[in-house]
Amino acid sequence: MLRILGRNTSSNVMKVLWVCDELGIEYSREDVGGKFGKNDQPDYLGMNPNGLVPTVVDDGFVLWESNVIIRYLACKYGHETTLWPDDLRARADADRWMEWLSTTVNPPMFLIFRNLVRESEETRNMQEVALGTEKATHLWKILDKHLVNKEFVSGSQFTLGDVPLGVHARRWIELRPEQANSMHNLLSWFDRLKKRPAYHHCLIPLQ
Ligand SMILES: N[C@@H](CCC(=O)N[C@@H](CS)C(=O)NCC(=O)O)C(=O)O
Repeated sequence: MLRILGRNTSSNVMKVLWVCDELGIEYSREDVGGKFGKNDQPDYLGMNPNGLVPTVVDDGFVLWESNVIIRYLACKYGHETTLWPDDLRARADADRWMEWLSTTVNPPMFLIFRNLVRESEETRNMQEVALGTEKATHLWKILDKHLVNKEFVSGSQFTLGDVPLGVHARRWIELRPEQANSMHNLLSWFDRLKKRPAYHHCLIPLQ
């Protein structure tokens, strides 16, 4: 059975749980990281020298980097699904949105999330929240415009491109509703994601 190491409050762990649920993969999950610790221990560092979560073990094969993990799972178990298209261009299109989220959207979203959810009122830095909000507004507007007349980020089919963006769009809509509420295409797309049972199984309340 697939072994997932990582707390389910982590956005990067949520991506993996969501994809496992979409694909009906049986797994066990162990709480590692955050308040649970263990990711600084030699046995964990032996598997993932970054000391970050998630790490997965698939029949003895150890893998880290959440985007790589979900591509691996979709390639191995998702042939009958639309998650990772066989067509090279369709696959690259989905992949682009995964990379855009990690390299471009994640940094400003992290400023918002860390300060509003993880910090206390005393330690919260609202200047960072304002900076993150300004940058993220510009980026989510790009996605909102892209989603005109599209059901999912790559067109009519749900792919891996929707998963990391979906995890972070939830944070955007819940934490910055004033900015998100005018992004109608983004909200309609997000409503479609919320109809998927896997979304509800894996995206626990923000904490
Ligand atoms: N690029 C890595 C980033 C992993 C990462 O930053 N994980 C965070 C949680 S989202 C982490 O391990 N933080 C330390 C902790 O949870 O103790 C991936 O996508 O897997």
